[in-house]
Amino acid sequence: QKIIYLQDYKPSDYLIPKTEMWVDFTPERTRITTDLHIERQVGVEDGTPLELDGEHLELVSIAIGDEVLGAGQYELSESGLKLLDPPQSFVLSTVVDVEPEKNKSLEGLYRSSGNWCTQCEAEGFRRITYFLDRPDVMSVFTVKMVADKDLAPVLLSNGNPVDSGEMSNNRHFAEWHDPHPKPSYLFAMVAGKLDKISENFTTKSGKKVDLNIYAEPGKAELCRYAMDALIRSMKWDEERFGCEYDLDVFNIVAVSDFNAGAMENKGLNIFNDKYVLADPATATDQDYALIERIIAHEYFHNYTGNRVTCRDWFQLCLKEGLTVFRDQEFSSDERFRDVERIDDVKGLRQSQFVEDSGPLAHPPRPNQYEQIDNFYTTTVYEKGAEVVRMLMTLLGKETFHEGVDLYLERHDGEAATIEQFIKCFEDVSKRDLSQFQKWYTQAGRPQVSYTTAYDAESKQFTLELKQTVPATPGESEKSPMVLPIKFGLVSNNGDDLGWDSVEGAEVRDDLIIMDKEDVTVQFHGVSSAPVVSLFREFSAPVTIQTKASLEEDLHRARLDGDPFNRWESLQSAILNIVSPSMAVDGPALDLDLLDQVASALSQTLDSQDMSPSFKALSLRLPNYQDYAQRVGENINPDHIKSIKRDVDRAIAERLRGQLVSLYSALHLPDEYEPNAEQSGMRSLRNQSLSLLAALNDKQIFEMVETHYNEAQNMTDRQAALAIMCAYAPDRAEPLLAHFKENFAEPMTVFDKWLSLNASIDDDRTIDRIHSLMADDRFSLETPNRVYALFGSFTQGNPTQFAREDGAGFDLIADIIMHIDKFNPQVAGRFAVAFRIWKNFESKRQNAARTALERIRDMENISPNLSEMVNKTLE
Ligand code: HT7
Ligand code: ZN
Repeated sequence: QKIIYLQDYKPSDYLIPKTEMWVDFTPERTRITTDLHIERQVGVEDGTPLELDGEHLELVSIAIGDEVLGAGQYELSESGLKLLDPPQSFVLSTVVDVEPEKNKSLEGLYRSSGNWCTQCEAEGFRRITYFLDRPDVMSVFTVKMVADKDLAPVLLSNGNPVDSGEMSNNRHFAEWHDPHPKPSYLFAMVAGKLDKISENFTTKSGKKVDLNIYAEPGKAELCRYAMDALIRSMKWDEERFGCEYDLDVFNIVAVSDFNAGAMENKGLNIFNDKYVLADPATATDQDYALIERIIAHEYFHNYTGNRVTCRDWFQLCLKEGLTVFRDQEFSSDERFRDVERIDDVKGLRQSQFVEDSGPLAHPPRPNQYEQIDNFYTTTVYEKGAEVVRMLMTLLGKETFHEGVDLYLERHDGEAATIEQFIKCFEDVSKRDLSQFQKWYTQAGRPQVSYTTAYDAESKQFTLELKQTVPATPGESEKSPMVLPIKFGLVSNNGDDLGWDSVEGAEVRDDLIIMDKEDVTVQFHGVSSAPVVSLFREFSAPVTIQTKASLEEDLHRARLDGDPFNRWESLQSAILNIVSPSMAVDGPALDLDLLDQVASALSQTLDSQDMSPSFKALSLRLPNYQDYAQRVGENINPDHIKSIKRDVDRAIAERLRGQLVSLYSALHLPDEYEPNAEQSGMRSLRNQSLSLLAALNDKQIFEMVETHYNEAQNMTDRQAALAIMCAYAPDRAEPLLAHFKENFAEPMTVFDKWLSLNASIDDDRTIDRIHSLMADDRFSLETPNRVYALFGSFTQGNPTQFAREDGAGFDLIADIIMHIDKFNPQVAGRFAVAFRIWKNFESKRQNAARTALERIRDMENISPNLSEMVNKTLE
């Protein structure tokens, strides 16, 4: 396969400042007529050919101006169209036919529930017409769409509506004009039968914007929460980042067939409907929070991504990392900041840390790829966001915002690079950020160790810090990173101690800036021996290798002024106690040590200062992945799972009374609201019940059944089912049947039912999955079904996915190979499930390797899947 290198980037020889399209939708095919106004760049030689991208297109005609082109003037191939000797400035007219009905890849133009829609990022526009399909070629688009009035009463594209009207033969048209030059990946069209809800928003400068959310017929009322989230996002972006919406309308369309979560097309966001549709009977608190976040994320792209886009796909995290950071900040401002931060870090550790430690490790700004679709990774998104967060920590909030303002102003309407982004922060802060930039270009995560010493006589506290960055595939030599370390010196009573002077590193208030491999920081005038609290708020994405003593962990868990480290220390206390027993031949678990953890946890649960959501998070004891990451290699999932059960049970035994009264005493208002306060309370009740279920006690299971039967919303109902599936599969079966019968009519709920079934860990799991696939409503062609069933299996059922007999790996390999034939993006994404294969003990490793090799050797494997599997096997 062809590898694309960052260093080979070259600006395009030709630009397309203006694009006009006429799109004629009929059930059999869609005919697309395009006029490209093309200019050769100054300095490019006469006779330089122009290579337009184009795939799966049937060329009907081609002309330059009035002259129809003949053979000899252009060459056609599977990947595009080459004009051999184009003039300096000209209009190229093409007519192509495409067949959306047959397009199951969900890239380009396709049909979802009969409606036409598009997905162009990253390289889908080339399936719609011939174009320079690269992000640094920006064009002003005008699109005229024509369709049958009954088949497609709604016709939408980017920008503002400029004209519409009736035509003969029951046909009608709509014309859209987007005044903002944009790359082709932001192009979108939707044509079909859709209902909508509408609101309007007045921007800070007084401009009125029409807001519409469209959904399949009958589903529009389920878009109310998404609309509310959109309005809050628009307001927040004005207040926090000064970004004001820049078109007359903003449309969102929810479709049921979509490879990813959503797409930020200019003025016409297209969403996977599971991130739009919600009501209390069908959506959980978590669904609501995700909807809020994804609506915000796509909206925020209007500036970070659309107004300033990426020069090339290597710069993907320029828009994605920054926009994830922005959506995280939005959620933190709208909900509980501490809890959001903990949740985000849990997510980062569970996905990005795993990616970083395995065969698919890469920097947030990679320098080579085969298929860009495979680089929409957690490293680009979530680690990219952490890097932006570190910039804010390093420079301070005010200077950081000056830097973002400068970036949005300096590069407005441009396609930018990471270097240009960093330069804006250098300019406003007058700081050299060249070493900081390594966060973008170096893969892997620093491992930090530390020692402390306190001299009572001299009142001197010494902190020695060391960082190493482990080798990652293709990168053996690593240099030290800049680490912004937020910290505190926690005294006996929990207050932070001060100091008179400090030397050895740059220390600003509660921030140490570590930019070398080793640093010794000396604090003078520290009045008593502190317990050091490092990386408060998780101020840098590192792993701390030093194992704190149980006393230190518990001190921080009880008293640290930073909620993140309070939470972290309790988790770390448990993992430290358990880790010697996690090796298969390790010593038996010393359950008595958990007494002290249980008492610290109990104190948190009793505390008046902590919110219910924070308490709920504390009750989520380390999960399978947390344990597996500690073990690192030679993993036997059954062993890990049994240790986890012992730990959960031991803590539940010690807290039984308190958990029962928490569950019973918490009363929620009658009316369901998906806000942070209420969802925190529900979460605390459900977590209490979940931990109690670890007792494996009939009485508790009866409580869970009652919880299910009395549930007034999907959050509680699903929580009860999840607990039963995890702890008592036999008792779960009748509940699951009841759930399917009574609640699973909407596909979003059917998907929950699939996921719950696939999470059950017993000998019948694989057979169960086969029978779920035979359900009339299941289809491998619909990504949401696939993610629900197999995502839950690979992520949420590690013991069955990694069965010793290899049946779990085989099942997933079969599914991937099947899907690859029509949807390589989804197949490539699913191959990620195998990235942990080398961490297993040898039997499971062999089974996984066999499954991977079977995929690698399949006939006609797609380039997407081939890249993923080969890298995973390397
Ligand atoms: N920027 C969007 C990415 C996306 C995507 C990428 C590859 C294949 C299909 C896709 N659909 C959407 C979404 C986002 O990050 O906001
Ligand atoms: Zn994004």
